[in-house]
Amino acid sequence: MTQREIELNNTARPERKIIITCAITGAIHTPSMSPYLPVTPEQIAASAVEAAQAGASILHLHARDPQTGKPDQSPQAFAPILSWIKARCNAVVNITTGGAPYMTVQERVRPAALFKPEIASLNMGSMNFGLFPMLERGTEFQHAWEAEVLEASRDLIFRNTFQDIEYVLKALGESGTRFEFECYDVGHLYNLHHVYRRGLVKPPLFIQTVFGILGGIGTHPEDVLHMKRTADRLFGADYRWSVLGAGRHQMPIAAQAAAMGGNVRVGLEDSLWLGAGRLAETNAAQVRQVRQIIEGLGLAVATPEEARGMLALKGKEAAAF
Ligand code: KMH
Ligand code: ZN
Repeated sequence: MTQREIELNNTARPERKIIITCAITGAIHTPSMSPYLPVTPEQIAASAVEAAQAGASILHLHARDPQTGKPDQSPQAFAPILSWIKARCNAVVNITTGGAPYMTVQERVRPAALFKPEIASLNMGSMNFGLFPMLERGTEFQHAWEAEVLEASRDLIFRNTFQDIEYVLKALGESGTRFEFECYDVGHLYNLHHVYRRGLVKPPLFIQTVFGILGGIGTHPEDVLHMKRTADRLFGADYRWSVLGAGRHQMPIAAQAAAMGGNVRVGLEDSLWLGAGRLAETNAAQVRQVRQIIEGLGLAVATPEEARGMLALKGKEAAAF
C-alpha cells in the first residue's frame, strides 16, 4: 500500500463514520473525586445505556465494589452489569483486561475469559502509572483505600510483559473476542507490531492511543501526530485509529483526532470533566459533547452495527452473557 493510500484510509472522508467509545467508570478515579462516578452495578449499567443512547457504539466496562467503590475484577461484579446492558441496548460491550494497575494479569483476564465479549482491552506494555498527583487536589476521601491506591502508584509498575500479553491472547483466543489495543506510548505500538508480525493478532486492529497518563506519552498535538504517523507506518491499512486523552485533554485530543478521521473515546474513566472546573454529571454528557464536535466537523457517528462492520466483530449474540 502506498503512503497516499494509507493516508486516505485513516483520514476523514465523508463516508467514514466515527466510532465513539464510552469508558463508563474505570479504575483511575475514585468515588470521592466526583459524586457522579458510577459505582454500583445499577449505576454503571444505567450510565452505560444512557451513553449508548447518546451515541456511543462501544461501552468499555470495569466494575466496582458497590460498598466501597474499589475496582472489583471478579466475574460476579460484572455479571449484573452485562445482562442489564444487553437487555436494554445494542451497543458493543468491551470488557477490561487492564482492571487496575495493581491486579495480577490472571485476575484481570477472568471476566473477559468467562463472558467472551465482542471486545476486550489489551494493554500493550509495562509502564509507570502515576496516579499520585491527584492527591494534590485536596479531595476529602471517604474510603481509606482511595488515598492508599493513589499513594502506592509512586512505586508501582503496571505490568504487561510479552508473556502477560500472550497470556491474555491465549485466554481469549478461542472466544472470537477482538481487542482494543491500549497503547500509551510509541514503544507499545512496536510491541503490538511484534505480536502482529508473529500472526498472534489479526487485522483490522483497533488501536486506542492513550495520551496523558503519567508514565506514558504526553498530550501535545505533536504527540498525537507522532503516534498516528508511527501506527500508519507500522500497520498501514490494517488498523483503525482511536484516541483517548486523560483529564482535561479529553475533548481537545478527541477533536484533533476526529478532524483527522480517527475514532474517539470519552467517559468518566478517562476524565471527570465536561469543561474547566465543571464536573461531568453523566457519561452521556461527554458523549453528547464529542458528538457535537464530530457533527460540527461535518462527520457522522457510527452506529453499533457500523462499528461491528468496521472492526470485524463477531456480533452481540456471540458473547457468553
Ligand atoms: N484507563 C485507561 C487509561 C484497560 O481498561 O485495559 C486505559 C484502559 C485500560 O482502559
Ligand atoms: Zn479501562
